[in-house]
Amino acid sequence: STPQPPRRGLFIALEGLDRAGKSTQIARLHDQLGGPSRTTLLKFPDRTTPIGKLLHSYLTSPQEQLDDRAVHLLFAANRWEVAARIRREVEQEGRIVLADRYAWSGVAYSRAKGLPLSWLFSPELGLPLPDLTLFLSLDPAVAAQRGGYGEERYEESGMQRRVRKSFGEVARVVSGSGANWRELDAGRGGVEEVWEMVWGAVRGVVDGERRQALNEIDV
Ligand code: FDM
Ligand code: MG
Repeated sequence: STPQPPRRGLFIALEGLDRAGKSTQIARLHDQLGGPSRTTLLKFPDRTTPIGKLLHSYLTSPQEQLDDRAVHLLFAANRWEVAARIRREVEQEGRIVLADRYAWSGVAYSRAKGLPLSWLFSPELGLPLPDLTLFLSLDPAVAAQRGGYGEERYEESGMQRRVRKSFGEVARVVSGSGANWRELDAGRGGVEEVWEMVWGAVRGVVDGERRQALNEIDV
C-alpha cells in the first residue's frame, strides 16, 4: 500500500506592535513544541532573501524614499517567497511552522499610512492561512515604556498608535472571514502570565481536528 503522509502539522502566527513580546513568546513556543527537529521558526520580514535585503535597507534608512504601495508589495512578495515551503512543511512533513509577524502586519502597517484596506489585502490573498493567529495586544504607551524603541522606521509613538488602530480593523476583517484570530492581553502581567495565555491557545489547536490542506487567506 502507498505510504500515508504524517498527520499534518500546524501553521501559527504571532502578531502585535513592536515590543509586545512576540519574539520572547515565539522562542518559548518553539522550545515547548519540540525545538528545531519538529518546529520551524519564521520571521517576517525575512531579511536574508534578495527582497528581504531591500526591505532591511528601507527599514534601517528612514531617509530612503520608496513608494508606499511598492513597499507593501515587497513585504507581500517576501511572504510569497516562502509560501510553498510553509505548505510543504505543514502538509507533507507534519511540521509546526511558527511565524513572527505575517500578512496581518503587512496590512496593518501599510494601513497606518492611509492606504485602502481592500487594496492592501489583495497581494496577501491565497497565501497559507494560519490555523491560529495570536495577537499580542498592548497599549502603545505601555510598549513605549518597555525600554524605548530602536532606530528603525515605524518605531515611533505616532506610527505605533496608528498601527494599533489598524490592527483593530484587520482583526475585524480577518475574524469576520472565519479565520482563527485570538487576541491576548499582553499588558496583563509579565512574561509568565502571557505565556500561560499563549500556551493555552496553542494547546487547543495542537489537540484539535484539522483537514490535511492548509486554508488560503481569503477575506
Ligand atoms: N512590517 C512587517 C511591515 O510593515 N509589513 C510587513 O509585512 C511586515 C511583516 O516591518 F515595523 C514592519 C513591522 C516592523 C518592521 O519588523 C520590522 P520587525 O518584526 O520589527 O523585524
Ligand atoms: Mg521591530
